[in-house]
Amino acid sequence: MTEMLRIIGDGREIPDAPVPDGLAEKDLIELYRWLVLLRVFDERSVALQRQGRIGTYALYWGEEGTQAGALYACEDHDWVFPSYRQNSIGILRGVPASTVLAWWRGYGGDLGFYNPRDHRVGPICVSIATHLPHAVGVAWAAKTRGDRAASLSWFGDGATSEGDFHEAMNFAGVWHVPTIFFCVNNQWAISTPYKKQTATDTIAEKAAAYGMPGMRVDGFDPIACWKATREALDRARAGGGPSLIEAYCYRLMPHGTADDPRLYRDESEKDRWMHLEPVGRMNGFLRRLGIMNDDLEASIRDEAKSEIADAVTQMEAMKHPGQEILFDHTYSSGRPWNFDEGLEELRHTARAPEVKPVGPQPGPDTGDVSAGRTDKDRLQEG
Ligand SMILES: Cc1ncc(C[n+]2csc(CCOP(=O)(O)OP(=O)(O)O)c2C)c(N)n1
Ligand SMILES: [Mg+2]
Repeated sequence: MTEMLRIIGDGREIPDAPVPDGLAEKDLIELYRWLVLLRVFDERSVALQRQGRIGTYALYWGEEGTQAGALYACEDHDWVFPSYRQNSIGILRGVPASTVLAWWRGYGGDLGFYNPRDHRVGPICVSIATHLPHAVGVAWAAKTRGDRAASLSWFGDGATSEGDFHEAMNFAGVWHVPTIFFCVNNQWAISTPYKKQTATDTIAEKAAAYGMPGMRVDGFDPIACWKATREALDRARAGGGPSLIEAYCYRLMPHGTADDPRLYRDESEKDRWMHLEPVGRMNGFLRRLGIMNDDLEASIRDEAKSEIADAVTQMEAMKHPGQEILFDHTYSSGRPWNFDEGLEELRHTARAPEVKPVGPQPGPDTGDVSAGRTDKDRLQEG
């Protein structure tokens, strides 16, 4: 089995390894800052969803290291392609957090979400693995132009069962494309466990079939994620082609806010993994190195909280862009005639959906609560 790279110990039996070359003290603090910003965004988003202020939300609590660690290894001109699980990765590249929150609210934002070219961050991809060929294509184009940029795509263990994964891996292998396939193996694809997803012991070993190196890292260790990604990027830029990285971890939370994992897995399994979660673990590592203390920890958290609080205010001040936005940003050269027709039809037919109340429905506001009749009452009345 491919060996698993780990730098940060577990604070119990597994010892720390030395800080890898290329990460100075300021980098370690900055990486921690990124982890905390992602964590605060995620926790705040779950609360907003519970309050009905955004729609469904795919939380990533525990997977921050796979995101921040890998991104920190990239150069600014490298393209990254997130799935829904890395939905807020763009905020580490200058995408306003309010724009990402607005996306979860179902709003396009004032400009119709962000332009991927501005930040070299692909659109948040909900359809499993369809962004992998895009990531390969962008890196192949860069290589063809003689540009230094590489690309990186994040996806899950479940995505490795999709045709797009195999097509993207194969193309990248054949054409030595400078791209990194970063698989977050959290061992669950909604209710499908790893054992039912694939017959290989690891995801990393799949790389051999496409003629590229496969690496396996502790996905709860942000520094191991950084190191593997940096090595893969160095290799890619030197003409060595693509790599597959498997970040092995565990999905500590439900698949999303509409999911209840108690229905399909033993939730006590989480207890074996919880102490490895990356924010606390990185904090412990920095303290053992003597570069983290309570004051610094509090100021980083407060700063992140205030940034996300501002983003919530901005998001809630945005106007609903209207249904007509459906026809924007599809073609760069304006709207074709059939889009004009469709838009006209929408203007004539669309109206706000009628909201039908459910449950007890009081009559005119007389203050007489007994006037309320439930569906059950109505059924009984025939
Ligand atoms: C093409 C496609 N098929 C099915 C789905 C429904 N779906 C949403 S998430 C998911 C599971 C993905 O699991 P995994 O790749 O392990 O990623 P994780 O959610 O664990 O991050 C599925 C099947 C989808 N979004 N797109
Ligand atoms: Mg998964």
